[in-house]
Amino acid sequence: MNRKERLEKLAAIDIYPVICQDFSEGRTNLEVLAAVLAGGARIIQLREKHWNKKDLYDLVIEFGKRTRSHDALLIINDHVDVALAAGADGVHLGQEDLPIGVARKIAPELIIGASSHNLKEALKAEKDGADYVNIGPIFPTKTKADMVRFLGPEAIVEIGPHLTVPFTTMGGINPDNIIRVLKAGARRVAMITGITRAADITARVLQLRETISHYF
Ligand code: TZP
Ligand code: MG
Repeated sequence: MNRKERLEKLAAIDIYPVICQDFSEGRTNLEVLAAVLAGGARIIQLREKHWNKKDLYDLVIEFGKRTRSHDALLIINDHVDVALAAGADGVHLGQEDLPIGVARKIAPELIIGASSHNLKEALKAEKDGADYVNIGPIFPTKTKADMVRFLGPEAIVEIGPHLTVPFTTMGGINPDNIIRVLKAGARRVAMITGITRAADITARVLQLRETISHYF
């Protein structure tokens, strides 16, 4: 897939499950992947920050076979090299990862997503060439250990309208509070534990997508 096709698919995403083994209640990443794909997720992120690159590469190859057969996008957290080498669709970069412009140079056809925590970072990410910008953490979350400050849904109202590229929202979002995020203007909602800790992950994804569909 080229970048244009990938961006068309990106525009149509709703729920954005982010998968990491440590938060999956003993289920493997491939089991969680199968469950979110069965629920109809059109984009998945694999976020394994501490795996060695060989194991990560092998897993991305397996993820890619499954996301492609479901026509879903596969984004890799942090590692542009692994994303490129294993044929993923994109990479998600934080403020301390490779600069967006540098990643774009070596990966012209990949989707590049960027984390932002305020308007300034969001605008800079867009200017630097990000294809989507995440706004977060919206609510308190224990998933990201170094995140002490949360933004509240009002950050979506403040930042969202200034962006031309699609934005995602993340951080402490779950079935109980997703309405607040949608009411603030979000349409693309990323989650780790709101999905990976569910007893029935497929049912959870279906339920979240149904909720989001009322706001499209
Ligand atoms: N970036 C901002 S919040 C967050 C990351 C990686 C963690 C989100 O995890 P959860 O479990 O959906 O709160
Ligand atoms: Mg990162």
